[in-house]
Amino acid sequence: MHLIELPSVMGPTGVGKSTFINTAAGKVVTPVGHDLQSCTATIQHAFCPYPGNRSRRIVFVDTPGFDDTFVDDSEILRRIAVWLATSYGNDMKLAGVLYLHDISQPRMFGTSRRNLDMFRRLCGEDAEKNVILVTTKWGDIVPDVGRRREEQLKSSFWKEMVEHGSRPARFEGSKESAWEVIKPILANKEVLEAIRIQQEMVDLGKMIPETDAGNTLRAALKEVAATHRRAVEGLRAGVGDDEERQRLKETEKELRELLKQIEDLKLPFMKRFLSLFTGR
Ligand SMILES: Nc1nc2c(ncn2[C@@H]2O[C@H](COP(=O)(O)OP(=O)(O)OP(=O)(O)O)[C@@H](O)[C@H]2O)c(=O)[nH]1
Ligand SMILES: [Mg+2]
Repeated sequence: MHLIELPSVMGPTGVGKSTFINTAAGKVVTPVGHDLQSCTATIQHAFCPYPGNRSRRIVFVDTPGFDDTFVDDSEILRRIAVWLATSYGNDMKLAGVLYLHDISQPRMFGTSRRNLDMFRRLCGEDAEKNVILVTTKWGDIVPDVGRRREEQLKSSFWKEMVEHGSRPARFEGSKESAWEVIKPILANKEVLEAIRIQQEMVDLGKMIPETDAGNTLRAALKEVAATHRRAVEGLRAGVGDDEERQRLKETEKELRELLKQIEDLKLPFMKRFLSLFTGR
């Protein structure tokens, strides 16, 4: 039996994860988005022949990114966590993880930072040696500008990861470039044992709210909810015109959704109660 190699592709929405996988596969195996809305909402996996070696089976795992609306973040985390835990529980090991970053973006916006933070929480420090930090959309910028940004990333946001063994790579749009990017992962003799969220959920029996990623997301959602609450209070205090009333309604709706997500990320009462006795 051949080992199935599972490189998992992660990163913010719209960064080009599905495009990368389709390019590597040489055909459309996972849908690509054409507007600002996130496209890959569920985890997709795509079988792909290994160029020049029919005996190797590779399955790319396409994951949804966390976006800047926070609307479905707890659901996205749940889908990623459940998929990773189930595959690990079924003895499918990840070959490595690709984290994609759009180099045409002038700055690390909130979404990029948050995605990177969530990614690191999901992955854990020990697995960072099996991470490839892939920059995309090089065709959209002047190469010199891209190179400068890449250096900045390596000396700031990616610094620790690079120190832990993560490897930066450029995806330049072609099939050859895609395979060049994943080569180090496929050259690894040993597959990645497990990333942090898999260990937490499968080996330690934790629930999503107890994981590092779950805790981080809950904290981020709480901060956004606090900002929304202040905005709602401000809007309620003013004698609003129609436009303001509309904005109030929308902000209240968003706040309700955020609070629901925070609730979803709380540990059920019984589990909290039992943990007082078991220490877990
Ligand atoms: N110019 C340029 N556009 C790209 C590149 N890669 C992807 N795109 C475009 O960026 C948009 C988003 O690409 P996707 O591959 O759907 O991105 P994704 O990361 O899978 O997005 P989600 O599924 O929403 O998380 C599409 O319109 C792509 O055509 C690239 O290298 N250069
Ligand atoms: Mg996608």
